[in-house]
This record gives sequence, C-alpha cells and structure tokens, in this order.
Amino acid sequence: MDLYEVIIQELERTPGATIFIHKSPDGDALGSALTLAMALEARGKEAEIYCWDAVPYFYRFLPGWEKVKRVRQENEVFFYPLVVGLDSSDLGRLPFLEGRPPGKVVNIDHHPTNTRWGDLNLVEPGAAATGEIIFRLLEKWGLEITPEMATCLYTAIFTDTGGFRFSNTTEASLLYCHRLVKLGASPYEVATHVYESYSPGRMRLLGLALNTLSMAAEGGVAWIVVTREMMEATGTGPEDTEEFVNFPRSIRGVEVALLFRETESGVKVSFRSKGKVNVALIAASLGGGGHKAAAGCDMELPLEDAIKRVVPLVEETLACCTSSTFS
Ligand SMILES: [Mn+2]
Repeated sequence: MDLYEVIIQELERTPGATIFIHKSPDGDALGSALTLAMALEARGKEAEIYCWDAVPYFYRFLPGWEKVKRVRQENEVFFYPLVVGLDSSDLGRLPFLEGRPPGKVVNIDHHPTNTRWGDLNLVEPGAAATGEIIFRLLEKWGLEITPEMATCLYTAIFTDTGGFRFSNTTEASLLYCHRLVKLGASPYEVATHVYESYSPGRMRLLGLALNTLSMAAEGGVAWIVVTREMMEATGTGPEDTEEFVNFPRSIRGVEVALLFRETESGVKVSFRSKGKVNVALIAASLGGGGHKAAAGCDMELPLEDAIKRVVPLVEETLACCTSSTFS
C-alpha cells in the first residue's frame, strides 16, 4: 500500500484531525490546511486548524480562513487522535508538536530539508507546493474538489511558485492549476488578493526597506533590511514583509537576494537564489532550512552582526559555484 493510501486510511478511521501549520503562515500552508479540513468535513469528520500566528490580512479571502485559530498555549489546543502538520520542514516551525502529542502524527511537506518528524512522513521535494500533494491526496481519496477547495489549492501553488515565476514551477504545477481553474478557482481574484491588496503602511514599509539596498560580490548578492523601528513607523507587522525579498532578487545580475528582518529575539533571514547557489544549505548551516531557491533561518544576533555573518557566507558559496546551475 502506498503512503497516500495509508494516510487516507488514517483519515477515514479518525473522528477528526488536528491540523497544524507553520509560524508566519503563507498561502501554501493556509490553502493546504483549509482544503484538508474541508475534505475531512465532507467525510463527516471534524477538523481544527492551529497556527502560532494570525492569518495575514491578504489571505483573508480564502474560503474558511476564520477556521484557523491562533494559539500560543498548549492548553488551547484540542488534540484529535490524528494530528497533521503541513508545509513544515522541522518541529521548530510547529511549537505544539515538539512534546509528543497524544495522537498519530502525519507530516505532509515538500521541503527537501524536512527532518521526517512524523509517524508517517509524506515528503515530496519535487512538489512545488504542499498544495500539490494535497491535490494528489484528494484525487486518490476519490473526493470531489469543490470550488472553495480549488481556490485554496490554486492559491497554495500560485504563491509558492511566486506567481509561476520561480524555478520550482513545473509542468505539473501548471497542469494542476489548469484543472483548479476549471474546478472554480479564479486566477485574477487570487492574484488581486495576494499581490495587489497592500495596505498603504505596507507600501511605505517597502519604500523604507528598498532604501536600505546593499550589494556585494560585484552585484551577485543584494540585500535589504527591515527594522522594528520601520514597522512601528508604518504601523505594519512581520506579515507585511512577505515577498519583500523578491525585490532585490529581481535586480539584473543578482544571484542571491536576502532580507534581514528584526524580530523580538534577533533577526529572521530570508534567502532567495536564482539558481547557482543552493540557499537551503546555507540556511541549514545557520539552523534554518528550506528549498534550493528559497530558504530562511532565525538568528539570535543583533541586526548588524547577522549581516556580517551571513553576507560573507553567501559570497563564499557563490564564488565556489559560479559554473553549475540547478534546474
Ligand atoms: Mn510550501
């Protein structure tokens, strides 16, 4: 029996499932979780979705988004006999699964750095998004994909491929999206909500961040910075910096782009590569993880120290691998 069938059997057997998505939830985590919850409900089961952070405002068009509960304490979590963690490479991104939860734990993800932290690990690094895996799961389950599910899964794939711009975009991603549009997803509506619904504060924050642009390695590395002061001045939060790293990435000649964002305890670093450098390895060496072309890590260092540590590391890596390009 393949792993999909084993997981479907578990989903059929349980009265309900507790679904966790990673901190700083993105379109893939949210779209995948909401779809799985709808699928469970279609089978007459219960589903709870939990996240450390609140749903960013530009994802509040996703059908059922209100279902995602922000939790900061374990006693606020209801554990069904089946627990599913989505789109999360390691338990550091899923605070409530670190202690053994009472149920069976299913790990569904597409990060190559996934640490196989579940009892059942459905990890497919070839998938552009966890949403693609959920799509396959629903197909094998024989469930109807409703227009609401289609919107959620389309958003998952659309956002994790950066609007079909990143190197993880495959023929399969486009075929899935083709089918999801047929099933009721609206590309225009999703794109408008995700990329064209910025608050004025977010646009001002972007302006401040772009002004910090620095470059190294003869234009091969570019980075921008977001400080807590900038967020305070513009009335914005961490979720408003999603996608910011794609601006330095879009500069001609840049191979690796970085975003340094000040957090409560240090700095969150986001890495984007255009192909020559595997940024998952760099992020992993700093205690983070991700994909070849998109990765991140948290550092408990002051901003300036984090920049001094990370930029030379990226420059070195770029210098050693200027010849090969991954697909
Ligand atoms: Mn993802």
